[in-house]
Amino acid sequence: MAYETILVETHGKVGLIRLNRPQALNALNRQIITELNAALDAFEADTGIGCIILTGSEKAFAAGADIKEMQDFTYPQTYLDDFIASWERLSRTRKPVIAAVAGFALGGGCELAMMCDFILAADTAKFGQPEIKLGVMPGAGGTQRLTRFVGKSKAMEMCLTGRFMDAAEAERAGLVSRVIPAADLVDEALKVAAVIADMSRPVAMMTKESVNRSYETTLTEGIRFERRVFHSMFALADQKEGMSAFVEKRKPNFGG
Ligand code: CO8
Repeated sequence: MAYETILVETHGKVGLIRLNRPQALNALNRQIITELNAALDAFEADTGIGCIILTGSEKAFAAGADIKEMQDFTYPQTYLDDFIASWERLSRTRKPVIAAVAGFALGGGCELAMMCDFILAADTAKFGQPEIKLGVMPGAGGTQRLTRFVGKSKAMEMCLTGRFMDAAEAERAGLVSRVIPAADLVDEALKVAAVIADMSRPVAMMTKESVNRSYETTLTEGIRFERRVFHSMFALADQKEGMSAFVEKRKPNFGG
């Protein structure tokens, strides 16, 4: 598929998707989401890919849903089309996905970053849920995911005032895993993704599934789920390879 609003690259076992609507600070319209979903489908189906990176430009990861496209939407249309439902494709990706965020990650852009498995932030990153200033509220998980990341008080303040959070505050609050100088962001994300892509493919996917389960269930059920999945790993050739490699003092070569 030829894309017009995203750029797609493959770096070894890593798939890189770059949001690319520079004239609109990567504002998220129907086309960009359709193309993002198609690129995710392609990387999921590609057995050579072990990890995916989602990034934007130096100025903007994404400045939110496209306000110019949305302004004339009506209630029946948004309801009947189930507007935003297709955005959730990213959160259902089974392979690990890293968000590499520089510049603005606002509204739907912040929500898209939070659908990834973790966020690496450039020191220029700015996160926010400013929808309230437009007379609406977050609609792609912002009130739910941001609250789980940073706690009720900070999430409530951000959603009610539209205040932006800089990279240092986002790291302190637990929204991002690390802050990186902007010039190094994509290189560092590629290095981290390559480390993940070199691990056992099924183990990385099961680990992701198990961490995500912690958001959806009780501690007792989550621990039971983790233990059952852990047991299943002893059926994998990669478990034999990983442990043999340790004992034999060599680098493991996971087949997936
Ligand atoms: N939608 C459409 N166009 C946008 C958007 C946007 N969200 N953000 C920026 N643009 C456009 C501007 O209109 C401008 O275009 P033009 O040159 O044609 O006027 C161009 O991008 C550059 O923007 P600015 O000139 O404003 O650049 P600045 O550096 O002065 O300001 C800001 C940057 C602060 C990011 C500013 O552009 C801004 O405030 N943008 C809007 C941020 C926002 O409110 N985001 C939330 C949108 S609502 C939302 O995301 C709802 C989510 C609900 C779920 C989503 C599922 C679809």
